[in-house]
Amino acid sequence: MTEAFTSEVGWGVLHLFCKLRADTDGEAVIMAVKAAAEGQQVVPFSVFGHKADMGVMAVGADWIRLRALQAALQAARLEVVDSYVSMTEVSEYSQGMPAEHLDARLHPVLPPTGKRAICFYPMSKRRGEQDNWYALGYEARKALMMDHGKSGRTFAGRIVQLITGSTGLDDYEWGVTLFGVGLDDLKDCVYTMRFDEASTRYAEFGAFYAGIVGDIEEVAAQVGLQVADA
Ligand code: 76R
Repeated sequence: MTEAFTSEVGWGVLHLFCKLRADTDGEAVIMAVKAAAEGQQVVPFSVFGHKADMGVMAVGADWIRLRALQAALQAARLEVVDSYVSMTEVSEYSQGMPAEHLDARLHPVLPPTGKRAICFYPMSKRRGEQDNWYALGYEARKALMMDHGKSGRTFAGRIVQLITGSTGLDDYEWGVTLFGVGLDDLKDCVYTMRFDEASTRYAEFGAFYAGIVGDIEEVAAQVGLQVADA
């Protein structure tokens, strides 16, 4: 066994977006996800549209195990067509919030029950000539994020959001993973937040993925993974 590779604060988060190939071994995919789900959290989901067939969001303390999941899916001949590397974190604007709230950000329990719709997209805060988030003082940024939190809380019960930090780890600064009761909840939430000044003026987004969360057998059936009859 390779020695674990952990971070002092926060868990690793690996989103893998995969396409099926003609020779993908469905059973090996299922086994890879089940093996990874021992001791870390793995959320499989089917993906709509041409960008990918299925996705896996894996969250855990040991980066070696996250990487091993990627290797096992590739060994099962799934093609990883996109990915995102980030970490759980407590926002610098959340300091002073109750300890349980902060711990839920660092150590989330996934997937949230009753929320089968998922979307993922990466985002950064703009560093333009006019609107540069990083040139604002802390108090100004905090006020904008408090407004953002207020509009976000109107989606309590419909949306669970997980914002994971990726500055220096991937192309954008955060990964945004939203779980919703339905896809309409995700759409409403993201649309509403476009009007938060923090997003209107300062947000930049990457590619969006949307799908349905399920256990790996359900997802395998939805995306048409070939599993030999038992
Ligand atoms: O931790 C907290 O819940 C406190 C309030 C809060 C913070 C600090 C909060 C609440 N967010 C915070 C930080 Mn958020 N969030 C996004 C997006 O699509 C867009 O326009 C932006 C993508 C959505 C949809 C969303 C939803 N949030 C952040 C940060 C980090 C900023 C930093 O640290 O600099 C980003 C990038 C970001 C982006 N946010 C909420 C939501 C929702 C629904 C809430 C309320 C959640 C709840 O109370 O459970």
